[in-house]
Amino acid sequence: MKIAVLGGDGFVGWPTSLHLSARGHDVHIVDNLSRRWIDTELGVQSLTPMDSIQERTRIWHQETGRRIHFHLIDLARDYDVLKAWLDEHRPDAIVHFAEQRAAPYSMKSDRHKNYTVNNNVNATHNLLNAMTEIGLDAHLVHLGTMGVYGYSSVGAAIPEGYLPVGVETLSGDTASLDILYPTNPGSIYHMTKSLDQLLFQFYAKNDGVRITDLHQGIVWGTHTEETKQHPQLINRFDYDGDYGTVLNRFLIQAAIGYPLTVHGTGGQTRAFIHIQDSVRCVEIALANPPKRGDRVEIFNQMTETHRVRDLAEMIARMTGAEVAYLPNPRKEAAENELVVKNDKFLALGLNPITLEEGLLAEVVDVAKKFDYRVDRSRIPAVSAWTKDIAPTIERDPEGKRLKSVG
Ligand code: NAD
Ligand code: USQ
Repeated sequence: MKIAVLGGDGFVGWPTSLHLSARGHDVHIVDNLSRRWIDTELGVQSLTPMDSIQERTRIWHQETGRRIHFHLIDLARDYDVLKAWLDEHRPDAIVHFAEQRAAPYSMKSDRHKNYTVNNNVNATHNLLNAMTEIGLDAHLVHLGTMGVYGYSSVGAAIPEGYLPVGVETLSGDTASLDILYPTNPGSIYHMTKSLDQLLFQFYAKNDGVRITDLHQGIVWGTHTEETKQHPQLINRFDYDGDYGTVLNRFLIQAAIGYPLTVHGTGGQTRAFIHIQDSVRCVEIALANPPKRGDRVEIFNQMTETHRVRDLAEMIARMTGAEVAYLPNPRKEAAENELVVKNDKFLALGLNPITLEEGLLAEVVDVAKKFDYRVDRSRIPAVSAWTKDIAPTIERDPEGKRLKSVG
């Protein structure tokens, strides 16, 4: 297949592009490199040294003989360029990763809120609009998030997108219907993913666009089979307080002797998936497109759930790291249960990688190898969800004396 990977220079997009190329697909990365600019804005860099996208694709060609093409396009702002590109290339499938994906970045200031909404909602809408306008019947696979469901403990498993409900009719009968599981986003970023869902519902219904929305959990790990093939194919690894995600942060913190930064009591339960499974799930979704006229296909793309403090304690036992219980910069439930259905991917052959010491240790080893690149002052998460939370967050530039509230 000819596959456009939108956002293919990012943490999940790059290994996905390699994985699909290795399986014989003709891969075209479309990216505006905004993630690299955000590193510059924040004054941080990936733990792992990443080459330019052009250099990465050159190395891939050198190592495998396969070409991955790169196109510099801003989905949110270059509508006409995007439409013309899609019309010229007419991909069979499109994988859409191209959004601002950090919840803390989206909550940093009013400007960051605007940027995240404008970027994400316009990117998704421009894409759907352009596909419809040029009559492109490509299968669109979008990376959504588990966070659209929210984290209230309802005592029932979260279904894969749709919730069957019974509604009492005027005649007193019960009508059954499937509704989108009610969204309850916890950040501006997660809210944009909830808005994406409505755009998908509309374009599937009105224009017959074939769409798969993958509600993904927190991705951890760094290497995949393909990124390991050459040092210059290495994946990016975010550790800073805005873009670093919890498990990868704990692993790098353990590697450099920084206390593990648990927010609040660490009672938050979240869904997780290893990067190798993430790319495999995208491959499975691409192989199982919905038919034209079908409703949006929704998968829960996660393999296990864990409580934040359990992860911290497990890594502390494994590495001898200290655990610091810190004031929580986010407005979120202090404790929640989370049970998620993921039967669809299992039925289609996903054999989940779960947390095991070998893979956790692999990340610690990567972090130790590149520890000279870590700026400890960028580790604390200082982006506060509301103004009244901000003053309680203490920032220690050396990262040595973190205030404990546990
Ligand atoms: P990332 O920030 O590393 O990559 C996103 C890529 O999209 C970047 O290369 C960026 O430059 C590009 N991009 C952003 N806006 C763009 C635009 N307007 N035009 C063109 N390119 C644009 O993020 P990631 O971690 O690889 O996540 C990829 C997707 O998966 C995101 O949509 C995210 O919401 C979703 N997701 C990620 C995780 C995770 O833990 N990383 C978990 C669940 C879902
Ligand atoms: N947390 C800590 N300590 C830290 C970092 C985070 O305790 O140092 C806590 C947070 O307060 C939160 C939980 O860990 O309760 C998860 O935070 P996170 O930053 O790992 O994940 P999140 O903000 O939810 O976002 C990430 C990705 C996002 C994706 C989402 C999937 O950045 O793109 O959509 O995971 S999910 O969480 O399933 O919605």
